Amino acid sequence: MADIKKYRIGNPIPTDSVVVDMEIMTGKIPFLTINENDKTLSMKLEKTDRVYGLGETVRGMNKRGWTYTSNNSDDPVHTEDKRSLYASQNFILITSVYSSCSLGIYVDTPGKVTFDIGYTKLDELKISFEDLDADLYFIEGKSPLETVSAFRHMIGRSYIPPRWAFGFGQSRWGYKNESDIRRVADEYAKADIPIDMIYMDIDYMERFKDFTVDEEAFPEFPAFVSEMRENGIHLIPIIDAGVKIEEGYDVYEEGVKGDYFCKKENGEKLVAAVWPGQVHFPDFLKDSAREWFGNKYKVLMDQGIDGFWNDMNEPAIFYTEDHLAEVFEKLDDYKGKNLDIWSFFKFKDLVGSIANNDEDYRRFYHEYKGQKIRHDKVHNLYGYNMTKAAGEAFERLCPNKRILMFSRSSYIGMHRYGGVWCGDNQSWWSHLLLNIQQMPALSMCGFLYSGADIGGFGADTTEDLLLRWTAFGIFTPLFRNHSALGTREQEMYQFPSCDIFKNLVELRYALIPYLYSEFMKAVLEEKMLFKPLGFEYLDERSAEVEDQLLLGDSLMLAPVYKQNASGRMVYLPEDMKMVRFRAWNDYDEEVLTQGDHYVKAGLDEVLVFIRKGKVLPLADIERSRNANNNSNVSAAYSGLRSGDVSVTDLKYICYEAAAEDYRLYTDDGISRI
Ligand code: MIG
Repeated sequence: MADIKKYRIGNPIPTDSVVVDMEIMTGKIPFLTINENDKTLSMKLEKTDRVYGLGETVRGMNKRGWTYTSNNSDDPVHTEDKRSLYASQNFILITSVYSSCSLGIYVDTPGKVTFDIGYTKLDELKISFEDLDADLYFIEGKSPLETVSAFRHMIGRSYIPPRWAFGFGQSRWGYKNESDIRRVADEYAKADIPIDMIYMDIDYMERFKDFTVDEEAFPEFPAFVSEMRENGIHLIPIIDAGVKIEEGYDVYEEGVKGDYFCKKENGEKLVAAVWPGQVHFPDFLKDSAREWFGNKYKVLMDQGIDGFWNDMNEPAIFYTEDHLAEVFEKLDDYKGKNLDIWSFFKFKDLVGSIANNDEDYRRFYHEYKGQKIRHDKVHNLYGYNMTKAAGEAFERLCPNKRILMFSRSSYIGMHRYGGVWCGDNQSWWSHLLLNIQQMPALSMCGFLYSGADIGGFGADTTEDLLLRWTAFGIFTPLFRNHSALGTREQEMYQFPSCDIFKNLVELRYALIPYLYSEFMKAVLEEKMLFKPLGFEYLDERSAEVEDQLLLGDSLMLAPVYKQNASGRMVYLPEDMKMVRFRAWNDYDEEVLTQGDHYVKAGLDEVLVFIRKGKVLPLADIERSRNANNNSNVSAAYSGLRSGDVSVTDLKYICYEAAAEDYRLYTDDGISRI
């Protein structure tokens, strides 16, 4: 059993991320040296130490060699020079093949915190704070997995979605009305590609107003929702953080009346602007506001909706009324002048820094646990508490049924209420690799129901990128193709390789018994779902593999993430059985020995490596399709749905093991547990 110690420095604002009561140790903090003057904690890193964690961030699995700042940001360009993305998951794990201890450090503080992991000095970890207030948890385990399990136990059980959320979902920013959505359903039906979800981005709303549905675009929304449900498709609407300021709009009026919106120092409500135009931000940190906002999801649930995604909850700010006024005033200084180059740059910065401006995050306050707290001090808790509002409401409103929920912004603790998607990635090959590298880090922090926009959100995708990305995406719990307005349309049916996509998605459905079992075991037994190789194989060579990963108990994955590659190098830490799938029922098996191999993988193939003594169960798609177990999909849409996937009569691919060695987890997939 890992040993956990809790220390407190300063007077931290609670985050409710840890659910286990722990005594606060007194005396000198172990491992780290405190420097009160520059508000830092530091520690020496041995040459062979590897540092994992931080959840959804840029760069590789081993985080050494860069500086990461937890400061939830709406930044759609996830290049390796960035320091902050949408999430703050302040858990790191320091481990080495030469030490018998894997040290986990959880820095629980709701404000900005920076992890300099061998950036300033190659052999130093330095954690710096704006305010030196934090709860620090030190978790010493004998292996990385032991440490992570102890951490996961401390932060409570991960969110469990309905089983249908393991199906495939199609999304795109720009589906505007019933016929756009029907077309997606029709095209997937025509292509005979399984699908369980179609996502509704902001355009379904009436002028981007939360909990409204545009009546012209969806004249009979409940009937449309049930038509789709009868065809086995769940519609999943987006919810944004900001509430449009508009007389007569009930959500706005209730928010004003109930005093649920964030206010400035002088007591006036903050006026910011996001998609709806001017908005107020609900104070999700305030209990009454959280309860109120959570109850609003019922408006859509009453119309048949059973899943949501929460967006813009860093919160993203296009501008605030106050900052914009300041900018306009300052612009006068530049007007009519002959700008020299330095004043031109100043002018450019002035205008270019209007969105997500740091100053704006210091302009408003929360009522949190009975205290008035400036937003920047608790910035990283905002999206967490929006999703908590939803999660708590679902439990109240719908005590017997699971509801799908995932969020863009997050903090540890939010993993109990929903999953995450990795925000606005780009249709870049490097972002397929990033997706691969983020999955284990998310697993460490309890975000098990997660995934990235497959094919890439921003920029134009290519057919081969989408194929390769889908070939990896079939393994992530959240399996969603999503793209931005104005980019190349990337639904699978847009491409000549439609048949390959069909094979890939069918393979995903055949994998559901395995994926769901491993997911549920990871939740209930506080284990990682995705692991770096070095967490299971404690040798240096395995530890340095950054582009392969373990999925559950049986599998290693080695996705192809380079364009024009007909295969790739794979390192096998032990002998494994390679299965080369062309379809769920068309594959070859080959045992490969420990060591390096060049393996071929065509655009129509998926490689899976079964570990020694392990088993991969596979559903029989043909039989599932014929049995049509529990779906009442009408003839027009006779596609396969996750609910059809039979968990009896499985096929088992074994490597030095027998079918009975596999521990299948099953439940009804919908009741809360
Ligand atoms: O400012 O709702 O990350 O998935 O399509 C962009 C439109 C707002 C950002 C989300 C993205 C979504 C988009 N949203």
